[in-house]
Amino acid sequence: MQISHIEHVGIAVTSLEEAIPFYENLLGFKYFAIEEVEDQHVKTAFFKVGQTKIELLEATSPESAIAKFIEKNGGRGGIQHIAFAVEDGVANALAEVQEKGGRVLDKEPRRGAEGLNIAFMHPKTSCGALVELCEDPNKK
Ligand code: CMX
Repeated sequence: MQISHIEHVGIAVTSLEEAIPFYENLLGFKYFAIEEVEDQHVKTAFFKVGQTKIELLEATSPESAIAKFIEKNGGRGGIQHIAFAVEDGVANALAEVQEKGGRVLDKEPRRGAEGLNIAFMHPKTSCGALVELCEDPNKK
């Protein structure tokens, strides 16, 4: 597969309302989108840093992966995943990972924030980091 860039870094937060001012006031970022991804039980806020984005993630229900991550992390947020932009489609990238013996959490691409196709690899496959394969927005 061809990975063009880091599409975004996902950061779990306990509250978007509290986290957004930090990024705006201290780092001078301006969020450009807030979106709810219902099937993931998250609300997200995006900031652009060059070609890469920061995705803040707040859980909207206790069954959310973000709620579980924060619970395991002693009630604090933190970096939850890294997303790579794949140039030749998420379905192809997923097939390649599985052919090479990697474990995936999504067998098929699904629709993530910003309407992009995404799929997650299992953190055990990627040395303890949760990796998302993401459609390259420049190729959409
Ligand atoms: N990064 C690295 N490792 C992680 C992790 C993370 N974010 N979350 C969990 N793990 C580890 C756990 O520590 C655990 O390791 P050990 O077995 O060594 O203890 C292992 O993964 C399995 O954890 P688990 O407790 O059995 O499973 P969880 O219920 O915590 O689920 C995971 C973990 C990765 C399967 C789940 O979070 C998932 O399916 N994630 C993909 C979807 C997602 O993260 N959605 C939120 C973002 C949505 C968006 O961007 O729109």
